[in-house]
Amino acid sequence: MKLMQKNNVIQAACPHDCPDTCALRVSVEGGRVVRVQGDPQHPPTHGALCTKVSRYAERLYHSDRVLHPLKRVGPKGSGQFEAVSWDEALGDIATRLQSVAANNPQAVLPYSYAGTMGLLQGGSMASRFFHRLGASYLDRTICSAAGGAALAATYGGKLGMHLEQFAHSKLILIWGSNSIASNLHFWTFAQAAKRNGAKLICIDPRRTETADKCHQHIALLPGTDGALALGLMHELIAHDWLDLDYIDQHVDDWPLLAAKAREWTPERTAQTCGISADEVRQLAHDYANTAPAAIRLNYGMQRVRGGGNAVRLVALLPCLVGAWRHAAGGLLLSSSGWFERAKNDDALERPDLLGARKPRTINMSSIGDALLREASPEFGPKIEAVVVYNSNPVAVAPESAKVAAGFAREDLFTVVLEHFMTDTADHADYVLPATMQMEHLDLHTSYGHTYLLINEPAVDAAGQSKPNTQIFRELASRMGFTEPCFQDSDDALARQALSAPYTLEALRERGWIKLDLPDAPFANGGFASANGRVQINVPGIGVPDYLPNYESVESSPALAQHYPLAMISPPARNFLNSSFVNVQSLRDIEGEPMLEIHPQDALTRGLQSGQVVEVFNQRGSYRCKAKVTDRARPGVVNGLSIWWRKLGLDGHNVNELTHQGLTDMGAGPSFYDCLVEVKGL
Ligand SMILES: Nc1nc2c(c(=O)[nH]1)N[C@H]1C(S)=C(S)[C@@H](COP(=O)(O)OP(=O)(O)OC[C@H]3O[C@@H](n4cnc5c(=O)[nH]c(N)nc54)[C@H](O)[C@@H]3O)O[C@H]1N2
Ligand SMILES: Nc1nc2c(c(=O)[nH]1)N[C@H]1C(S)=C(S)[C@@H](COP(=O)(O)OP(=O)(O)OC[C@H]3O[C@@H](n4cnc5c(=O)[nH]c(N)nc54)[C@H](O)[C@@H]3O)O[C@H]1N2
Ligand SMILES: [Mo]
Repeated sequence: MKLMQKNNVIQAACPHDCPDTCALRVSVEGGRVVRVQGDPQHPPTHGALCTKVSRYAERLYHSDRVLHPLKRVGPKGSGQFEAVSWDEALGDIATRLQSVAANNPQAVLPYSYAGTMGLLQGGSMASRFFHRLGASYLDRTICSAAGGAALAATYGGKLGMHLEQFAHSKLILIWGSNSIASNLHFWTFAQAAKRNGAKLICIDPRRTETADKCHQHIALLPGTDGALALGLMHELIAHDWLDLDYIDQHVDDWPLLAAKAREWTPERTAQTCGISADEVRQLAHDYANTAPAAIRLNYGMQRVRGGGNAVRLVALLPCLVGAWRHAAGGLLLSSSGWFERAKNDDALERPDLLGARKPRTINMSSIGDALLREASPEFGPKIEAVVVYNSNPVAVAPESAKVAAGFAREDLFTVVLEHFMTDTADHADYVLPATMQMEHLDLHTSYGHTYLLINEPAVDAAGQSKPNTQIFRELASRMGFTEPCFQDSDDALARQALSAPYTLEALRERGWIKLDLPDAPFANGGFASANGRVQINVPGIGVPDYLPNYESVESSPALAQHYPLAMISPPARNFLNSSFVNVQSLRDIEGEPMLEIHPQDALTRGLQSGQVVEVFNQRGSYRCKAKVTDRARPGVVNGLSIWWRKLGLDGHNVNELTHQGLTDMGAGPSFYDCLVEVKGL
């Protein structure tokens, strides 16, 4: 059904995988989006948008958008396609999926992540479809699994401070987060705090634009955050800076961890973290003697082998000094757990459609290995069909040589729902055109604030594109899935997604609703663990500890001799993972794929800024331009990401070098646990 075409302003939400989840006002003239602005009323957004999203019309009306179903006509991965009708595409896809499923439905794998964070277009009908089919489960670990598992083990859930409260903090540790690039709306609150006299300290191996604007930058080695947290605990104990009353009332098993922390003198901590002992002492002093003290932890520091343990250790700090007593004290890594009270995942995703079947689980972070595995009793059937939506695994998953080889298998049937011909879409048998946020209805939660949002469609779908929900609805019908839930409209899905007292009508009144939560959620304890107390000695995993990176002098000295540089590949400010890389004006700002290297490391290798270099290790290599800068600390190189492979210098990106080793908790990826060497060309 075509929307009424008139000039107006539509209430919307940013769909991207970012903690800010902005409320948008989309101006439409003559049926076209002409302007996208931040909602001035929505407290986290306060009328401001990042460069990427303020230019959303460029993505929406991009001349490369996929507007028709496409069928592969050339070899796998060649990107050669012809336009076909929806009827032909859906008919053929249903036949192929049915024939695979007839043998074993677990040979079918859905692969999706957070291209859109919407409750409807992110899952809903797709989840129902794969439950009904009995496809393999996908363990969606690629971003936050280690940190999520760590918060759950410590606090009982992914719970944290309210975003707005940071404006009232007196000390903010910005830890593993380049807020100005990746969490811009937090930065506004941090700046308000700064104006009120707060001290801002950035803990990050890279001197980011955020580090530039903080009072202090502690450039520790990647993967050593757990050691730093233990070193801080050492000082809290040594100087009697613990809030023993808060610990006594709300924390279990502190003596077990205290015994370990006593071994982490400032000198030992400094040695492990590659910083000075005075930095450790000063940080502990500031943290223990300033109230309210807040930590904005982000996922950058958990993409290493010991990421889960490190998050547990950092998450304990505010419990040890009683920072949670204050609304403006505590920690925020994710607020997503607060939304459990507002939504109903089972109603939306219908796991009951599985009946008694219990499919195996495939980890998305080792998709390369999974696609290359043969059938076996432990693994189950070989993967014969993959349906990708809201994700670009060929560019974003680790060890891309294997991922690309897997997707290049001639015997793999691949369907990709997309807006653009990404590196993954190039490997598809069918590409199905999906609508963008301004063309469909959705509901949004957030992992960086505590507001529910609605996104109303603003304009008609471009070309023949359809919402993900509609594509799976039609595919379900072709597959003969007759359950009434496959008929539910997007409006009906939106109603089912919400739990009382949160309703669609209330959301539609102003576009967003703040969750009903106390300002200082743990002032009097009441954590979400079984006994309401903070957990240190967790059954099955014990007391948290520092775990060195897989690839480090400590764990793999021989490897470190060959590949002495630690490479991290944090987000580029003008991309959102691999989204927006094909928007020319944003790519112009980022320039070309580049690797930041410290002047000392460049000198010993004879490298200069602007020179094309090869970055390599035992898994592969990729080419980019060197940028000699002290934004990189000695011994660490930074490859800002995530470039599309085909838009890079040699058809590869940083993930050619990253590995599929999993984190200690949550089975997440270890993107920033990676040794490399660099040479000039
Ligand atoms: N512009 C933009 N915004 C984004 C994204 C994007 O790609 N671009 N990505 C989004 C996504 S998917 C997510 S998950 C969120 C959060 O995304 P994050 O990836 O957490 O985002 P950043 O805060 O930019 O990056 C993490 C910071 O951690 C640092 N870091 C790397 N290794 C370590 C370490 O071992 N210890 C410490 N202390 N720091 C380390 C990096 O140098 C970087 O500055 O942001 C989202 N927002
Ligand atoms: N080296 C390295 N690798 C990383 C990271 C890193 O820091 N370094 N970060 C990791 C992290 S934190 C994450 S979260 C992952 C992100 O990985 P992904 O979730 O795969 O994110 P994107 O690369 O942005 O790809 C999302 C795709 O979904 C599509 N899309 C968006 N909306 C819709 C829709 O409504 N329908 C359909 N069908 N498609 C849609 C977009 O066009 C885009 O191509 O990457 C990880 N990979
Ligand atoms: Mo992420």
